[in-house]
Amino acid sequence: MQAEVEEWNREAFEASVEEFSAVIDEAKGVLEAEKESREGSGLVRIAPQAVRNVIVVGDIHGDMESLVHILKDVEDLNAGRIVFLGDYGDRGEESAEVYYLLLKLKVSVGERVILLRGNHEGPPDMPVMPHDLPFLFTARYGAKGKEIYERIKELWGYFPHSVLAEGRYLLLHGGLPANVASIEDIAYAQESHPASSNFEEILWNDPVEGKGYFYSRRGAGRMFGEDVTEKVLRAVGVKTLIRSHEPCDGVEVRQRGKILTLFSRKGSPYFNARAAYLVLDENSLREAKDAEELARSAARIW
Ligand SMILES: [Mn+2]
Repeated sequence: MQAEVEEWNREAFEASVEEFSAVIDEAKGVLEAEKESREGSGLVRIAPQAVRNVIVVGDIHGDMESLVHILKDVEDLNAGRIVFLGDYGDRGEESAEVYYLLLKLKVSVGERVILLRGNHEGPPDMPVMPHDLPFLFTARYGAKGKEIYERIKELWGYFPHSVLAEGRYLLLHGGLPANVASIEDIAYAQESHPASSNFEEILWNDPVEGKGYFYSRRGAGRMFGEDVTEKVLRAVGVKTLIRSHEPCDGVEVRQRGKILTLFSRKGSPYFNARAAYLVLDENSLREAKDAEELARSAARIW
C-alpha cells in the first residue's frame, strides 16, 4: 500500500480535471451503494471483536503532508478500518489534493475506509465560514473547478456522520447532542434534520468542563457538559467519545477521561506543535479504554 500512497500523492498534484472527475464518479458509486445498505442511517457499526484494528484520523483541513504521513505510517491499510472524523477541506492550501487522495483511498479500500461528515461537509442549510474549498478548485481548474466543487459537495450527502464501536467507543466530528435517548437518535440524526438539532450538534458541538448545556460562540451547535456526556454515553452503551473539531497538540483528554479530542493536521491557521492519529488495536478493542488510557497507549503523535 505504501507505494500506492506515494503514487496517489503524486497524482493528486498532477490530475487533470477529467482525471479528478473520474475519481469522483468512482467514489460516488461506492458511497451510494454503502448509503443504500445503511438504509438511511448515518451510523456505521463496527463489531470490535470482528476487526483487527481501527485507525482514527481527526481534522486534516487541507494538510497533505500530515495525511501522507499518516497513511505511510499505518502498517497495513487493509488491516481493519480507517475512520476519518471529517473536516477535509478549507484552511489548508492543499484541500483539493487532500480530496483526491482520500477518494482514491476510498475507491481502492472500499468499506474499510469510513469518511465521516464534519461541519465543513454539512448540508446546504448549515454553511461554514470561511469556506476556501470552492476557490481552491477554481484556482486550479478555472471555471471547471466550480463543477468539481459542486460534485464534491454532492458526495457529502452520502457520507455517514458517526461510527459505533459497539460497547466501546462512539466516534463523530463535533460532539454529543443533549436529546439522545438511544443510538437510533444518532443514527437517524440526518433524517430528522432540521426538525431536530441532533445533526447540527453532532457536527458542531464542543465539550465544556463541568455540567451544563450552553450557547456556542461558533454560532452553530452547543457546548455540552459532563452530565450530558454521561447520559448519552450510557444511552448508546459505550465508555468514551472520540471526536475532533478543536485544535490541540494531537490529543486532549476532556471531561475527566470521558472524551478524547483528536487533531491530525499541522500548520496555519492553527498553532498546534504536534498532531496525532489513533490506533485502536486488539487491546483497545477488547476492552473499552477511557480517554486517558487512549492518549497514553493508542495515540501516534508526531
Ligand atoms: Mn470542525
